Amino acid sequence: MRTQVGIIGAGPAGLLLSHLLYLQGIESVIVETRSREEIEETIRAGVLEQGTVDLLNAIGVGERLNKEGHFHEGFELLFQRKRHRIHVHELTGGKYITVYAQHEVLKDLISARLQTGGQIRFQAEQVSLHDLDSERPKIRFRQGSDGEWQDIVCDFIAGCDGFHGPSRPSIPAARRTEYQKLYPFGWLGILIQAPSSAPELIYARHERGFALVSTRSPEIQRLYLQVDPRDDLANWSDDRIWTELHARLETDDGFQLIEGPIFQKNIVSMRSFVCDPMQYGRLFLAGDAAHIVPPTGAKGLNLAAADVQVLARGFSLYYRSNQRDYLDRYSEICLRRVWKAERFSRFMTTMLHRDEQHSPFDQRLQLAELEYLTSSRAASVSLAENYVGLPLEF
Ligand code: RFL
Ligand code: PHB
Repeated sequence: MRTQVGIIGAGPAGLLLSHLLYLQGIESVIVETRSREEIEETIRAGVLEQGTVDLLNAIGVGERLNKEGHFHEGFELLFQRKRHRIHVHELTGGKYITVYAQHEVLKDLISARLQTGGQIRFQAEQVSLHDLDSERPKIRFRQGSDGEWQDIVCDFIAGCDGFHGPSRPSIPAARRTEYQKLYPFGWLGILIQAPSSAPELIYARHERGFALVSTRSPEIQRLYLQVDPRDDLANWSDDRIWTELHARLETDDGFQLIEGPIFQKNIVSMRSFVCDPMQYGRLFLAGDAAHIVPPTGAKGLNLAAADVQVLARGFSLYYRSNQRDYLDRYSEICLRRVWKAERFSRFMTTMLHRDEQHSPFDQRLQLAELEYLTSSRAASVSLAENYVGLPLEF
């Protein structure tokens, strides 16, 4: 089989890229290990930057998002029993924070791609990359363990296969530098059936640890609790989760957390990670395959969307006007923005989490940071513009 751009991974990065290429008349095939059902059921991100929403609308997949998404004008920081609103809309000249689940975005993208004749090879096994530094790189895989081996010969390969996929390790170790920071924090995430407790997201810093109140729909809420990343879900009964959430979200201003049946629980660990460069030969990495941020800044999916816009532009210039120089600068263009999101995500994470290593001095600094952010307009503008997404520099 032959295609122009072989894409590994049908996550936000891979699906968006395939759609952007389709709109430019560039052919692609996506190879994905999971089934469509599994992809459409995995609970992950919730917050979309204005730029990501604009992109989804521009490529014609924003219809359900506009009906079912939640558009918030701000969010709240809760510390020392008080909530402080960051009025993002006003501070950023009219931008919104959109809450619309990642798996809903994926459903919309998969359906749009299949409707337009896009090829997605779900449940591919033993996917590997070959001849990356040649003119004709290849993706090899089989469908089913006794299926025939298949090769897709491509002009380029886009590695959109997340942090654990085979693309990044296919770059010779000597040709990439990996920057990494691990955190002693994990998030226990729950989905509950209940009306929302607050009209906007609440990020809470508490001596007992971080908590986050988010939403999915008027009937389903998403809540997170900082836990030890090595902790076992079996240690977290529903009662214990509610006790902790109530303690961390207690305020003097009458906020009431509404409880409801918990129907999903999971624990995720967090890291900061960057691979530099994000390209090698004819392989280009995008999204989590190239970089990871801790979820406190709500940036991961949004960074993936930004990468593939740059990449699609590079492919378009290559095929339309035989210009390779933009594609050659792909990594350099993306990494400038990636590092700023890494900075912001780390800043939010260290400001809001309880750290066993922290001295009383560090704890007072956390509070001073929060007080400054919520009392200085200059600081609030900086927080808001980062949260809603820095401009995409092409
Ligand atoms: P994904 O989503 O991991 O997709 C990669 C795809 O590649 C497939 N794959 C393979 N395919 C073929 N062959 C192989 N060998 C393969 N190995 C893997 C996988 O099956 C998968 O389908 O990466 P992508 O596209 O780069 O997208 C990144 C985002 O998913 C991620 O950054 C976000 O979920 C991060 N994130 C958030 N981002 C936001 O922008 N806003 C948020 O509010 C937000 N909240 C979150 C988050 C991530 C979280 N977790 C679970 C880590 C909240 C949480 C709790
Ligand atoms: C979510 O709703 O899943 C969510 C919201 C904000 C974050 C991370 C995740 O920072």
